[in-house]
Amino acid sequence: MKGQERVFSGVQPSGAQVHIGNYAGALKHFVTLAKHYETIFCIVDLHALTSVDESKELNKYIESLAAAYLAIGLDPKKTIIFRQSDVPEVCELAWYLACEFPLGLLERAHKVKDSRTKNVSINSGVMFYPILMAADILLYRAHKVPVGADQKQHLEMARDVAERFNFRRGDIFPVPEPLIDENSAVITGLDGRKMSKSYDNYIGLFEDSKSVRKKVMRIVTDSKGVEDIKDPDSCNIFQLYKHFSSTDEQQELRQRYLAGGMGYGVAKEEVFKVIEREINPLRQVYNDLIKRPNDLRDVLADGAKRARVIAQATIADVRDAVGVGAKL
Ligand code: AQP
Repeated sequence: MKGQERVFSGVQPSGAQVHIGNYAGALKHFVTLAKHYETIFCIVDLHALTSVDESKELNKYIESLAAAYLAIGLDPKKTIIFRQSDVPEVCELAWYLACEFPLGLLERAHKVKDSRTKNVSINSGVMFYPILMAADILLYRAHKVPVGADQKQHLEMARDVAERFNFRRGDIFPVPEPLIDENSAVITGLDGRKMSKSYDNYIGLFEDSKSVRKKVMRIVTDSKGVEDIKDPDSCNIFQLYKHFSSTDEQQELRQRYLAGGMGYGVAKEEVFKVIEREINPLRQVYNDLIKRPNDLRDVLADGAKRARVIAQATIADVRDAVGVGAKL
């Protein structure tokens, strides 16, 4: 273990299943981190309420995400895996943090801008999203937070609010460091925009192999012909390939891009092969787990119990620091 450093991250149960963007940008790194740090991974159902309306759907999405955490190889005996709403202290902390946080910063948050481009009506929860995210991280006094490149700005906000709070109220929180794979950009979806559960542009992590292939073949590219030399570095197909292949494999495909004579269809077949090689074994585990909702619920209940012990200790310190809840 790297000292007693703690890693925390969360994923929203905001779709029927996580997608390969969530996996390559975040989830896959969770497994490596669990070997070296104390790890806590959360299913952030309160965040998902900003976009999911149906309670039955939300419950299904939560089960699917719990199964995904286990299928990728997280061991619930070592890693705390839990549902955010099972530890209500997070809402209390979010309020204290909100009282430290300038409104102007929230208006510039990427989630708000993102929602505006999605052309959906924005509820106040969307604006409050970075505060709740900061509360998650700080409640567990996390030192490191692995996220995809799209979450960089929210992480900076969490650092900012931790520093403000510590400065005014005493040294309560470690200032969390982002763990972002700087070599990998945000993964784009079938239509070239960010791959996202709320756009219909994603490849589900555990979709069956036929459907994954069909979707990979649909990914939009530029209009270069077969004979044209192509630029791997600006190509979304090649970016995707990088997440699922070895350096040698990447070099080989890079040469084929630069030599000309290879159409995007061939590059897509290569992408499909490497995705399938990595995901197929996980898909089988997932398909088995999803049939056992009671086992999934047991894992989450046990995780919540362990998470709450940490949360209650933090919240007691925070109440003291801000001056609420003391015996009068
Ligand atoms: N396209 C992406 N490329 C790289 N990383 C990504 N992540 C999400 N999309 C990409 C990373 O996955 C983790 C979990 O994300 P999340 O579900 O908590 O929130 P999100 O970023 O808002 O994901 P979606 O799919 O776009 O959800 P919706 O549509 O509900 O808003 C995060 O670490 C994120 O960086």
